[in-house]
Amino acid sequence: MPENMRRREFIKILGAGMGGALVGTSFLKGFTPPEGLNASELLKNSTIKKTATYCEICFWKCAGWVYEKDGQPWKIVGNPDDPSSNGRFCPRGTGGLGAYTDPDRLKTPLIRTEERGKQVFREATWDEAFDYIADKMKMISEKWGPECIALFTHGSGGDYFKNLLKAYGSNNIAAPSYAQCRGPREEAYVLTFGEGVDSPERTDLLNSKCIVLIGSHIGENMHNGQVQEFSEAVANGASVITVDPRFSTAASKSKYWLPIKPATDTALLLAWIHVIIEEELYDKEYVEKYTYGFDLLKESVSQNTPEWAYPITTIKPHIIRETAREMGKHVPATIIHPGRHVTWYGDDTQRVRAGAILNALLGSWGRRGGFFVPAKAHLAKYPMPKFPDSHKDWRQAYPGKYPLASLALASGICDATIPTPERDCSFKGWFVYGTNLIQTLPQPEKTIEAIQALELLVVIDILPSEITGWADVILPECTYLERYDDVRVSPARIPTVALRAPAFEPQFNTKPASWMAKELSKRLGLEQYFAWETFEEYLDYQFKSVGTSLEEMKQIGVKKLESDHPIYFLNGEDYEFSTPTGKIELYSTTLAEHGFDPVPKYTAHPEPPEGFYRLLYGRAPMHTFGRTTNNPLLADLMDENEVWVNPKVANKWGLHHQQYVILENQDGKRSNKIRVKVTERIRHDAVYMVHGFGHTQSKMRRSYMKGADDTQLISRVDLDPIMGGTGMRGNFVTFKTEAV
Ligand SMILES: Nc1nc2c(c(=O)[nH]1)N[C@H]1C(S)=C(S)[C@@H](COP(=O)(O)OP(=O)(O)OC[C@H]3O[C@@H](n4cnc5c(=O)[nH]c(N)nc54)[C@H](O)[C@@H]3O)O[C@H]1N2
Ligand SMILES: Nc1nc2c(c(=O)[nH]1)N[C@H]1C(S)=C(S)[C@@H](COP(=O)(O)OP(=O)(O)OC[C@H]3O[C@@H](n4cnc5c(=O)[nH]c(N)nc54)[C@H](O)[C@@H]3O)O[C@H]1N2
Ligand code: SF4
Ligand SMILES: [Mo]
Repeated sequence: MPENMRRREFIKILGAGMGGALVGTSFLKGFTPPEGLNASELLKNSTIKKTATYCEICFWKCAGWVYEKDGQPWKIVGNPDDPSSNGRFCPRGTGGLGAYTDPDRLKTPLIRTEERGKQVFREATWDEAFDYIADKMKMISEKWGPECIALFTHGSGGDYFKNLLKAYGSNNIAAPSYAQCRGPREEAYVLTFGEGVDSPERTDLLNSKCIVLIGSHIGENMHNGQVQEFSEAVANGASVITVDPRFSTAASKSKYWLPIKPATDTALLLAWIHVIIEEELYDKEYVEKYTYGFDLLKESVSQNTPEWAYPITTIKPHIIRETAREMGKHVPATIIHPGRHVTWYGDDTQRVRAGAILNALLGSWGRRGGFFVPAKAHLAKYPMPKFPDSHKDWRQAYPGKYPLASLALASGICDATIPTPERDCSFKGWFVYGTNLIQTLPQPEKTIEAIQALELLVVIDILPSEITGWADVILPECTYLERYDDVRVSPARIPTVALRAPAFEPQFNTKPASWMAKELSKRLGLEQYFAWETFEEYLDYQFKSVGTSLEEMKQIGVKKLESDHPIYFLNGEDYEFSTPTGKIELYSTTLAEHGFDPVPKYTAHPEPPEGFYRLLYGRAPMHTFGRTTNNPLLADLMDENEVWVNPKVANKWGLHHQQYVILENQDGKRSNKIRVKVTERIRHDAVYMVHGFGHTQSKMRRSYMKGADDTQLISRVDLDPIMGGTGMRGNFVTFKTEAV
């Protein structure tokens, strides 16, 4: 496929997702030469500086170059040597300069002076802020133990605080990107294949001939390399089967769109497994050689016919058969995409496992067009002492529950912070790095109740997001454009290392998280865990261990390394999977041992009551959650969200396109006002909105009260008994028009 053709398809998918908004760098008014001007003329007398970075606007971490012209920030572009970006940034990454120029940024450390939540702070020096924190940490440690301090984290700089906390004696480190995002997926794949899917995903979309998307809304979910590969597969004629109650951008590129009744995907997946077994569409040799429990699986799905699934899913039996045959036709280059945000209905590990089982039957794990075997650079760790043993962890608050959670649950730590007579170690201190817990954890009242019980809340952020309003101490981080961070070692087909170096001096009185953690370590007697003199020396040490140096990385940004293994299984290769049987477990011995269904079964979920609609949510291509909705460049592209309503429903309620409504859920929780988008693209039993809007923090002036926040309507949570994920799509809303 010629490069320009691929690029056109990529832009088409971008464009479809963005409702025709401009893409590329041209929307960066003020940073790009205006249309019609000869760029080389314009630059003749300019000084240009370029600095290597990797993007922090989302967690795909694309590597790129930041340009400065005549001492002014100019543009950010992708690094062509980077397999995550292939030289192109997505609209959000291109708009990353807006994070730097945002006038609402945090500017100096702040210490709270009135009761928590009132948002009255005084400006403080860094020394004052660190002394305050260190004193409180010591007090908590003496009274309750160091384990009563937890860290919530999302993003590069969280790693330094992880080290600090582990050195202090607490392993209670949680990320909402586990129990509110991809936790069930990782556990389902570990149970089935002995390994997780990881990020960036090990999906070989580039070479797929048939791609099945269960919800995954690629194109709106704008993970760069993935969208590029999807575009290329589409351009190469791959069949796409999209299962989504909404006609997504991906659905518009699909051979089949299955507008499934929400919450019934497991039934469809089981029916597909049934057909694939019944019609012998599976990869027999692969199943024979690598899998365990085929007969048990076959027996378990014997009743799950397409006719059984039809009334549950509303997908007609002949469509279920036809799509199953389409998958079978392309074996093993068929992939059931594992999804990413999979915490939907509480039985998520089982649903994702049903997809994993299909992948196993189709022979796609370890095969071209399925899942490749990723490689990762192995850097030497900068020397530091062993961490002390940590004696208590979050699990003690949940005896016997969520046995297969391999990471701490953010929601679990939050709940365990609310004091109850039964718990001896409620958490007393939180560090919150780069995660806006008020908008990110469901049931925001609970989050606030937990916060009110804390002795110490430290928030490290770049913006005055909602969570900072509750902090005792706010530590203002400089943006990723103003700092070094750890070496990027993303898993991929070929291992790479990438550098993030500061393109600009930190503005105001902001600092990198690496510096903050090191300074705090000195006050806690833990400086041996941050033994580097300068961050440059720390990076150089690691780069040298893989045959490069900081000096070279500044010139090239990304370095490709040699891989030590092929990316697909070799023909007939013996392979030992890291499962108890050493095989791909169609029947999970681990789930059986813990008393869970060893083969997924369909469980029905509550339906919306009369006059209510299931609340679905997702992404917009120009925003990352709520972290970019205040970004001046990206807010220009989309400054509020809309609620998608089917015309039949709009008719019933007398709603017209673009009118404002308030949504109220089954528990009487209300949203901010939100515009109605009347569209056939959503089913009649659900509504849809993009997450990340409806900020309630007035200090984020551009995004304050613009659109609505789905989180405020997520008061019901369906917990995954296997690993504690919080299913968030069991909430139903109705319209309130009189209150707008
Ligand atoms: N209702 C609802 N809840 C959800 C989701 C949903 O769709 N709907 N999605 C879930 C998913 S999939 C995920 S992964 C999580 C993600 O949710 P979070 O973990 O909260 O991640 P973000 O929203 O990206 O975090 C945003 C915070 O990071 C700050 N920030 C940005 N850059 C930096 C930086 O360089 N340094 C520091 N210190 N801070 C920075 C921002 O200002 C903001 O306060 O949310 C989950 N929760
Ligand atoms: N632009 C942009 N891209 C992002 C992000 C971002 O913030 N902005 N965040 C990144 C992160 S951390 C994550 S986790 C991913 C999330 O992106 P995905 O993993 O793709 O998220 P999903 O929850 O699958 O996506 C929502 C889709 O599921 C559909 N859906 C809702 N309910 C059901 C159902 O019951 N069944 C089915 N089959 N479909 C349903 C919705 O209509 C919607 O199209 O996106 C990543 N990419
Ligand atoms: S996908 Fe976009 S926002 Fe995410 S890291 Fe890459 S360029 Fe940045
Ligand atoms: Mo996520």
